[in-house]
Amino acid sequence: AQSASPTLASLQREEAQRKGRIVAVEGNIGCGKSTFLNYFRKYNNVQVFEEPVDKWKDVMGYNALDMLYKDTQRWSCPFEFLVTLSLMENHRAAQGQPGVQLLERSIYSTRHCFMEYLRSQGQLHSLDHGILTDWHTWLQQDEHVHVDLIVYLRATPEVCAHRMWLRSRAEESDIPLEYLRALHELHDDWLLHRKRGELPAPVLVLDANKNLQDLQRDIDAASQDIILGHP
Ligand code: DGT
Repeated sequence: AQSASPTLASLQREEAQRKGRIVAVEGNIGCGKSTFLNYFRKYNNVQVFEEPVDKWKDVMGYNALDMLYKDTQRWSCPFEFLVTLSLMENHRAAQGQPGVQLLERSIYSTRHCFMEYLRSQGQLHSLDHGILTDWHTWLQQDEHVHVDLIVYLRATPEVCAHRMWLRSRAEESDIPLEYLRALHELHDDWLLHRKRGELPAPVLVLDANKNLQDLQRDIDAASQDIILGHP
């Protein structure tokens, strides 16, 4: 008897396994990136690279995240360098691995959302912003920051604020809604309205306002895109 011929999907899966595929998960603070990443841990060909927030709470004995929120003007520049280094470590570790590599954020949102916000508020000096931007331009020429897909978990600032309140990270207790509103606009400008120049990869937008059960249906429907890519 003739063996069944491989389907297009199985061939794509094999190709993705062989070459590796890097997916960056982006979205506002509190939008549900960690929940999304956890959902994919069940797949044995998926590796998750989290943003090391806990590491930022103990940098040589200093809680850099807390210092950032307590005195943003003073600490925004070193904090952006710290985040950039952490995320570069994730980018580099993910490259060249077989299977699917899910990155929590990327150096692209550091640049286009956080650095931009801090500069617009006068909390990052234009010289600091300029030097950081030059670093980012240089880093982006590096083959290690390649991304195949960006998943944008899009939730309203109000929903993000509620989820932040539920998890209540001590350092974030004084974050105003205006900050989440501004970050939301910056993510939209970057990923939806494409105001920040060419995007590093195609964008898949998921409605992250939905409760987990409904979002899971959308994630399941999008899993082929996330894991295999667009045919
Ligand atoms: P999730 O799972 O969607 O709730 O995501 P979070 O809140 O665990 O992760 P994220 O990346 O949105 O933020 C973690 C904390 O670190 C939050 O207080 C914002 C801050 N943060 C992350 N990246 C940057 C950055 O590049 N610059 C600045 N200033 N803050 C950042």
